Parts: sequence; C-alpha cells; structure tokens
Amino acid sequence: MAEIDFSKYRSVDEIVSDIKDVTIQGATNVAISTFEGLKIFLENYDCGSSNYDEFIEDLNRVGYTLAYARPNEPLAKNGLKYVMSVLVIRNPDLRDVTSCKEKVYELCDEFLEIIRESKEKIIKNSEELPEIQQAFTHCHSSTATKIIYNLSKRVEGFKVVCTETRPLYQGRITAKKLLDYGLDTTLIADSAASSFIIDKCTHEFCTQPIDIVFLGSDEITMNGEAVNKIGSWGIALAAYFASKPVYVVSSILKTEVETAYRPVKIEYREASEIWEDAPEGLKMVNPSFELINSGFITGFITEFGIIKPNEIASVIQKEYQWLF
Ligand code: RUB
Repeated sequence: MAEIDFSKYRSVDEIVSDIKDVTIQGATNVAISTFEGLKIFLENYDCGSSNYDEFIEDLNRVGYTLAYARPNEPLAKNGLKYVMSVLVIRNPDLRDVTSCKEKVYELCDEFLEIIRESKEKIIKNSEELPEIQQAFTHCHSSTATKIIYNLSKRVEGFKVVCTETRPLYQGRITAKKLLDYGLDTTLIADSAASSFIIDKCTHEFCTQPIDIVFLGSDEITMNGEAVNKIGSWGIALAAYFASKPVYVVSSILKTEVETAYRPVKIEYREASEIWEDAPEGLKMVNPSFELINSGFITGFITEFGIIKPNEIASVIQKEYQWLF
C-alpha cells in the first residue's frame, strides 16, 4: 500500500478499526500504525487528571488495543515491549506524568526509526542474492515488493508473477505497485500458483521459468517457521518440490518469542470475506495466515543478512536481548 497518511486520523479507535478491517495492510504498516496511534493517544492525553500509575495503565491498555488488533503481529507487540521496558530502564525514578509522556513519545519515534532502518537493511541485504530472471510473490509484502524492484534493475527482461490473494485481493496492491515500478508483471489466480512455480504454465505465458519465490512474513517462530498469508504453505511446498529457493523477507523483530513454549495461534477472519451473500446454511472458514515449515524455507532475508531458519533463535537472542 502507499504510505499511510496519518494526518487523517483523529483517534486511536479509527486506526484500530482500519487495522482490523485490513484497510491498514501488512505487518510493517500495522506496526507503524501502532506507534502513530500511540502518538495520537499521547497528544490527547490530559496529564493534569492522572498520576504515574494511571498513565502507565492507560498507555498499556491503548498499546495493547493497537498491537493486538490482529493476532499475528509480533512486530507491533515487540515494539510495545521495547517502549515500555526502555522507558523504565532509562528513567527508573521518573514519576512526573508530563515528562513521562514526552519520553514515551520519543520512544515511539525511536521504534518507528528502528522499523525504518531494519527495512532498509533487509532490502540492502537482498543484494547478496544471485541474478534472477523471474520472481514469484504472494499477497502484499511492502518489503518483498521493494526487493523485487531492486533485483529487477540488475537484468534485462526481468519478470514477476504474483497472486490475486483471495479473499481480500491484496495481490492486486502488489500488482499495481510492480506496474508502477515499470515491471513486466503477471497476475494469476491463487489456485494457479503451484502450476506456475513448477513450470507447468510459465513456458506458455511467460517463456521463462520462475527462479525464486519471495514471501513476506507476519510472524516468525523460534523454530524458524514463518507465518504468512494463507496459500503461502502450498506455494512453499511447490517450490520445495521443484527445488526452487524460497526466501522469507522479514525483520527478526517479527519473531514471537512465546513460540519457544507455545504453538502459533492463527487469525481467523469473518467468513463473509469469502462470500458476502452466501446461501443460508453454508459453512465457510476463513483462516488469514498459515505456518510455513522451516524445511521449505531456503533463507530469511533479515536486517542481519540472509540467515537459515535454524539460526533465528540465536540471532534474536544475540541482537534483541531486551525481548527476553
Ligand atoms: C499481509 C502479508 C504480508 C506480511 C509482510 O497480510 O501476509 O506478506 O504482512 O508484509 P495482510 P510487510 O494483508 O492480511 O495484512 O513486509 O509489508 O511487513
């Protein structure tokens, strides 16, 4: 999606509502919106009418409402943890609500900068990849789309295939963005994905095989699995079957550290997204994401370079100790 214009938002509730209905789309944008939302809360907060404990309680409640608006968004949750823990570590004796509010505002901006910098590093680190002629992607990852654009500049005749991504068609955002970048872009139905990846269709329509699959990620597990848009597992399986590389494009800050001791909980969305005026009595189930086996993932393109799934736990423990 295009950069979000936060000046249009007057309240935290408006942002939460846009995160929930996927008007604000993609993990990075959800996290950015969480901290822009917290800034709106702080701007409107009346320091005169509360003490320190009440302020912290209100801040936690609003932060939780934003960061947990969708269940699979650890980048937002981890950022909230950063703001709350760094506030206390840097200002152990601070009790004045006005000063505290200013510090939290600065920390929100600090975490927004961490997100921006890590995305820039991920894009830079993708330059390690070899030259490719045709890429494949699913749904809309702002990071994967930018990487595909950068890689396209290295070769003549570069092509990209992307999926529609039912039921909300986020793949159309990707298709439009890639076209805006001037890329030779082909949109396919989700059900055609594996055929394209194993080259049953590419020879007729694209004249060249798919070399590489890029997937975004909403959540990474401590075991080196990735949670991404429904359909991602089958796409990764097809690539594994055809011995094609699958790269998950993601900040390590999307790791859910709780997955060290509990399974991933997948978001299920309203069935009406599948069929709004479905016949009465029809059962519909609408999982938003799915877990991609670490064995299907060639590597994670991260802010710390391209790393193997089995390196996730050690990298996060080393680089983001404040999460533990
Ligand atoms: C979006 C999605 C994206 C990731 C990564 O799902 O699956 O691949 O969020 O995006 P939804 P980014 O449309 O349901 O939010 O790289 O921009 O963080």
